[in-house]
Amino acid sequence: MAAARKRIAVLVSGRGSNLAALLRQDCGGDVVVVASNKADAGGLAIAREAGIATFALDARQFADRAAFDAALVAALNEHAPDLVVLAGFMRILSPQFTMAFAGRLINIHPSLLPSFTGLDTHARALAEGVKLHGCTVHFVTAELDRGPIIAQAAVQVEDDDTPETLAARVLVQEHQLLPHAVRLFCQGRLRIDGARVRVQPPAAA
Ligand code: NHR
Ligand code: GAR
Repeated sequence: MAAARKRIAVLVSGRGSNLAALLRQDCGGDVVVVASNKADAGGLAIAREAGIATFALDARQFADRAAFDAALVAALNEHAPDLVVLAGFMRILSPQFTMAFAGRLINIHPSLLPSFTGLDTHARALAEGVKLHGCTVHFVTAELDRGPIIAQAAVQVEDDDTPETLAARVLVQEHQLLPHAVRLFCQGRLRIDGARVRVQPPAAA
């Protein structure tokens, strides 16, 4: 009997183009809930349009980061996700959160990690004069942007690039890379081996 499709929760803070890419392509699982720390996040509207459950938690209504994260874990678990995907989610998550979803929490980051962890990656890449830039999908751990790398995609940096033109070229790659990484997870092909992720061959047809 075929295995049940994986249940995917997606966390967004902004426009949600990576969420839209996940919904547009067969990512191997079903997005069952989209959540945000911003009630006006475009990603929530995309989810509602697609008939997907949504919720938003306002950090200002919680005493501290730990309380926000505990509420977020509880609200997500009501949807029994097999995988939680950060897709433009802009809040650093506490160890309590990353431990709650250890091994099934991934993020799409707009740089070739470990270069340019954190924010404002495209301007920083230009400032450093790198010739290759890109995006990374990695498992999320307590250490910010340093979890085991699942997949990466690179773009050439052009002499006339601005942060905006570079971001736009990287985003095209993100929209292919994230669904690819989610498919590998849903197919059970990812094995975390220390700091590395080994991708198993596809199951025999
Ligand atoms: N949490 C953990 N523990 N580990 C990671 O690897 C995480 C994470 C939460 C989010 C996404 C990451 C990115 O891809 C991500 C990875 C937000 C910040 C940040 O500084 C940094 C990295 C990322 C997301 N956030 C500020 C904060 O104080 C707020 C910034 C803002 O609101 O604009 O949370 O880039
Ligand atoms: C994407 O470029 C993603 O890599 C980046 O924000 C954008 C979200 O776009 N993520 C981060 O910076 C996370 N800290 P989207 O909302 O259209 O998917």
